[in-house]
Amino acid sequence: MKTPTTTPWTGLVLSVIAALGWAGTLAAGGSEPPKPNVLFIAIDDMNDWTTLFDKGNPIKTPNLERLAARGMFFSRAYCAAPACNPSRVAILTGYSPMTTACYDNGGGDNAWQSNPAVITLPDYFRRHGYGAKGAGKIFHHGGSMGTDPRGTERSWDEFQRLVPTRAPKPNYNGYTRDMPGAGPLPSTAFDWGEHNQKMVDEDMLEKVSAFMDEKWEKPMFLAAGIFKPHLPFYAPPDVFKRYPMKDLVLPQMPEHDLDDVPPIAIRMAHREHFIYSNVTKYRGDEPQSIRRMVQCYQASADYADSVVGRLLDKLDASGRAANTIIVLWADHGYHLGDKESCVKFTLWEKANRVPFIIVAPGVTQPGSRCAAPVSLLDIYPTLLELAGLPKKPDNDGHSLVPLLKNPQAAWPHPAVMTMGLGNHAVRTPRWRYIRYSDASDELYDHENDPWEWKNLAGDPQYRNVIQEHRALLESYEPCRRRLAK
Ligand SMILES: [Ca+2]
Repeated sequence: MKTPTTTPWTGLVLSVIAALGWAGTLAAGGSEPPKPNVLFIAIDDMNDWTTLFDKGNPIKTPNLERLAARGMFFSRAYCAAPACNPSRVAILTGYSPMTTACYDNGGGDNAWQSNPAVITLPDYFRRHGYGAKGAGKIFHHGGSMGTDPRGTERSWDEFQRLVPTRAPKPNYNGYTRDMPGAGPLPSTAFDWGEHNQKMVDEDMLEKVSAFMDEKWEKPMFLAAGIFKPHLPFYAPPDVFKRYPMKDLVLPQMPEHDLDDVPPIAIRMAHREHFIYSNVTKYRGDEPQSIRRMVQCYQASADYADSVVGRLLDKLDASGRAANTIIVLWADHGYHLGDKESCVKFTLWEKANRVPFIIVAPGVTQPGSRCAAPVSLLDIYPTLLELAGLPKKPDNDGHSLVPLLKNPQAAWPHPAVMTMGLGNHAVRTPRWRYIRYSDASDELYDHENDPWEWKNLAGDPQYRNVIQEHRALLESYEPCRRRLAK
């Protein structure tokens, strides 16, 4: 602890802090700066087809751009796993799927059972003098670390769980519910359209706003989990005015796109395939059509963006923004008919590239952009360093602080994605290399093929590129440890 000092600054700093309502704790003597708060914003299933990534993209995300203008946008950020539960478990434990053995949406509780020493990210903050509160979808629901009581008790001082979907009344559409092959689905599991009731993200906003209105005795880790645009693709009617059917753009879907990929890749693409196979039977604007489904995804993602905007408005009104680190991420991307898929669960770019923004007062430059491939696994160690908490040496990710200070800084860590045991993708600035558990592989050149239509893995011209990327995967520490077990 530093020796108490009194300077003319001390009084001034204290009165500024009091005037702004900052909640950080001051060390004895008042010489330590207040600890920053953390606003941790999660979005569910939002891909990269937004104006955040490219002004020419169809999904309008002015609020993500507004947030990016305050700090750093990572234009090549990837989930650890393209499914809700393993992606979130990786972010919240700081461990890769190879470490937790949490690879998919089922069986998430295993992450606690097989890793009793897990300290979740919010809990780590709690153990170091923070409060931790939140609402909405942070952990995955349904058979996951989040619904296991340990997920709540061992993470939060207070957490508002919410039911993911409230059906619009009087009739939800249930377009896919009755589709051939859909099986017995919950009533609103696969649906899209205008939602004329209060959406559940409004409840999340109310709860998080109420937390912001409280007087905080300690610095706070505050989590806001947005449910949209995850299925059902709902949005309030007004949002649809920005997505008229006459202007609708679909992803390109070249025929035979999957002819050059291995069988495991096709199996991943065809998971929950009844959606793709049914919506593509309708090529017009029928409510069950792929065009309508894509429109509704766009509107739902736009709505999620507006929720982010309202969170930022509330943070600004609270007077805490100048001392709050903001991190925003989506758990994974999404296919919208491209690659014969209308879900995630693949190791291709669209299912893995996500919006990822960090605003760190005093560290990030406003409007900065970093193109280094990074992983959401890096969130845990990054937040610890930004908040001045002790490092957690067993984190599988790496602190992004060097990139936050200088987006051109050397970044030797590959971004690795995993879908199921032994299936991995690695992303470098130009290439995506995928290697499946049966040693089959794919290589894509993102300078020339952003939608990954041509698998180059069989082309001898790229032998060196493939060797280099295979070596990256083999040297990736969580993979090596998994193999050593
Ligand atoms: Ca998700």
